Amino acid sequence: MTELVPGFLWGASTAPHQVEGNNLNSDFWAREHLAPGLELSGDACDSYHRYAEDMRLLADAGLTAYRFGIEWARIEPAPGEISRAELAHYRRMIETARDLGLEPVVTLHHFTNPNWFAQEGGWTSDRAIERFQTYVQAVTGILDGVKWVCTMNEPNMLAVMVTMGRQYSADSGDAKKWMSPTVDGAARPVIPDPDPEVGRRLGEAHHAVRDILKKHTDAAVGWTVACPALTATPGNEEKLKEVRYVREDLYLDAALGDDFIGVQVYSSQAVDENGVVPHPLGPDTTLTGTAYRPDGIGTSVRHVWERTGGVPVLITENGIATADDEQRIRYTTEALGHLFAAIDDGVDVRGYLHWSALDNYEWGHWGPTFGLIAVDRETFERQPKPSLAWLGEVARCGHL
Ligand code: IFM
Repeated sequence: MTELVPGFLWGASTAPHQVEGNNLNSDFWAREHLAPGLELSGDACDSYHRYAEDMRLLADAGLTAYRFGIEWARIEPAPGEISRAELAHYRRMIETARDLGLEPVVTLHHFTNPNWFAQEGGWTSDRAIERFQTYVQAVTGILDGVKWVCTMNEPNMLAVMVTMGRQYSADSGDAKKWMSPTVDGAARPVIPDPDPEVGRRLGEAHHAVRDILKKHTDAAVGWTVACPALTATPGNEEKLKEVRYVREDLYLDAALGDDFIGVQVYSSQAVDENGVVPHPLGPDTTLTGTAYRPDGIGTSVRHVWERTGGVPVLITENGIATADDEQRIRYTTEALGHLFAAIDDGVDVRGYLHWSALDNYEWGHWGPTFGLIAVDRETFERQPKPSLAWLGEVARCGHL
């Protein structure tokens, strides 16, 4: 039987914009209201008010960790103007999680920016890093006792979004063309390459706030990377290296010196002489158009472990967009099998956090449901799915 590290985290993840609701000051909120192709996040799952109920469901099921985010647009609604009430709100979330026996894993940036930051030029403005530092410095005051902090979620996807932002800006007159970065066209043809210049800037931002967090908190600090689990078709190993550098390795290299690396993996894709091969369509294709590939997690953790030279891994997201909860259990069973095999082979994995706790707002769409808990969007009533009880049972036993 696979031996897990003592205190292995078993949990689920969410992100503020996707569950809280009414993230009025953020750039994604503004974008949703400009682009007719995007559905609105609106009240989302109203987790801003119902977080205690969400956490209790996870804890009662047997999980031991909850990854959630702090929303910069709420903490700093205008440059330099820090909301004490919002800091207190997120402190209450941290304390509620701990009171319920859930280890809080706190993300400081999950795709969304304050709208003023975006208007100032966003991540490519000269002031970007200084701005991010001011926000993170303010947040350090509420992180007492927090053991896990993720500075930034999926900087490689964020870099794709920065590129889309340039392309579809209000200035270019194309703001209406914005599509969901994770759904529309993400699978076929393929998500575009992130701009490496933007990626390097995000790496600098990560290092700048890592220093602040290490100085003012006791938390383990890392960032979380979208891991595409790329594999080469015969004869295309060199092409794989080239493509993987731009999409993944640049971000893994920036994790050097971190306490952990968050691995986020859903599927797997081949690389041929032309680059990334679009996901093939099949009966198991997920609601985001990606292939059913629970083995991707094994490919990813092994690659991350090798590339970073042994930075401890925390699975901060893994899951499937499906309306069929049996398929979710099947996928997760297989994924955990691949993860356990990697642990057996010596990869240091500190926990598994499923994406997602709730059916939530998938960046422009409500259709793709990733949740262990369904949410009625009229009444906000939570309906735990069988997969929640199942994962809680795996957590209690520590094996499949
Ligand atoms: O919903 C997203 C999340 O915000 C970041 N990682 C991938 C998830 C599924 O697409």
